[in-house]
Amino acid sequence: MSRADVIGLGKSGMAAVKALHQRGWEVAVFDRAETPTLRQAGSHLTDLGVRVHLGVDYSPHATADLVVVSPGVPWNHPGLRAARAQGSEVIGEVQLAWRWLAPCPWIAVTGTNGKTTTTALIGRIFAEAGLYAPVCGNIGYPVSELLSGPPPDWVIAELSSFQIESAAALSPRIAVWTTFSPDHLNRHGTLEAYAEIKAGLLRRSHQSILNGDDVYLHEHLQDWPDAVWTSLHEPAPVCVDAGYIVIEGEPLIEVAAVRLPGRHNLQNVLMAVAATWKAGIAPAAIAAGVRAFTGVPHRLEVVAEQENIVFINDSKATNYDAALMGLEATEGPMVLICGGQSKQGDPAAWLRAVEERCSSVMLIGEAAGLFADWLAQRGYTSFVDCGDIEHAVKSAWQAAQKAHARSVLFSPACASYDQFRNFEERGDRFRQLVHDLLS
Ligand code: UMA
Repeated sequence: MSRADVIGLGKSGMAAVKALHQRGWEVAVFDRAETPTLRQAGSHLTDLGVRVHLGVDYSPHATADLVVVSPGVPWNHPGLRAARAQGSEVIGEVQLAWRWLAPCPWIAVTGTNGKTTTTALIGRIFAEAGLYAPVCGNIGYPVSELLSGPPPDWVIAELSSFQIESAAALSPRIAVWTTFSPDHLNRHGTLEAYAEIKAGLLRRSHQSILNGDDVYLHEHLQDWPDAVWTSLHEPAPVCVDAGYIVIEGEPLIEVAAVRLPGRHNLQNVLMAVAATWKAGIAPAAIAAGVRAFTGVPHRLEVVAEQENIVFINDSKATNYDAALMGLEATEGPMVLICGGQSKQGDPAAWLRAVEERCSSVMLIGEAAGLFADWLAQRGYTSFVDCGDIEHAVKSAWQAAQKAHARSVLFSPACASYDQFRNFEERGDRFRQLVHDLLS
């Protein structure tokens, strides 16, 4: 019997363990943490005959044929280096899925921002065309989960740089690169290394789609002569012209039919149109999918409206660029709630937009002091350090009423890990607090 070690018992690790166990592998799973949730997940696996090691940072005890790594585990983890040295094959969870799902065509969507919305819209369009094409990957549903169900017609995967780095064999039918700006530099070291990971996925794909409105990608268009590119401003294969989304000169649908706010979302729509067009989906189904799509949770999600003030959950904005897009797409004047675990990157454009568009700012989490200093240096003083989201929601509501603001926007520009398990838990908490406040 073949032996596999799986590292990390989050969503990806759990899906990988299930897939391997179902295929007759002898599986051991390791997680450096030991929490009640992990213990519960572990005891279920122990009953199935899986060996579970919690509170253990991975180092190979015996030689495993295969080591499967969750995306959050650094690819240069010492335990992985030791496993490679012992001759084990080391792969990420997405590549495990690729082993069995390679016969299906894949659309892989990567990029710093815009991945989730683009992926979800592609999925919506495939559903409109009557195909079984589940959306998976970084969007929150591990690709390996598909190994427990019927084979899909297409796999529509949102892939982070963590997932691509550990899936060197993955060669999608279509790869989409949405945007590029500094993110995850703690893990990848340099901007060049981060870009190279994403470029590698596109090189291995049969058809690339690029967002020509992204500054970095626009500068690099000549590197991708066979790519289909999209633009809101220039005559591209998929572009906007005279109020219509146009594919190679043929009008598809009027821009006014798009139900998502902001120009960045229109860019996401163009990329989804390009990807589904190249996948051979009929224009009528593409247009129907675009018309029906209202967005994804935690991404400029309208959660409530009272006294003419709209509460918007943009918890997925975990970096300055994403948060800038949130600010640009939201109707002002607004009260902004931001903060959390600060990220590297250039905050200048985001700070400028905060200053211009926000009547006041409620700060939360570890980054509150840093953001307060940055704002004060610019002469902006309408901020309050609220500590946590509970206080921030209450204060934001009072400030919005006083200032006759149009919106309360929760767009953190930070990771969530200082106070939450992930951005979903953070956004769910915001939504709940708003509903409690207004009920
Ligand atoms: N762990 C170890 N050793 C380590 C590191 C982590 O044992 O060295 C353990 C942790 O204790 C934890 C487990 O690994 O119990 C978590 O694994 P994980 O961080 O890979 O999380 P998953 O639950 O498997 O979720 C992952 C993605 N998480 C990350 O990339 C950090 C999810 O993306 C993705 O939705 C999910 O797989 C399904 O594909 C989230 C994310 O934050 C949304 N992504 C980043 C982003 O969007 O910026 C890249």
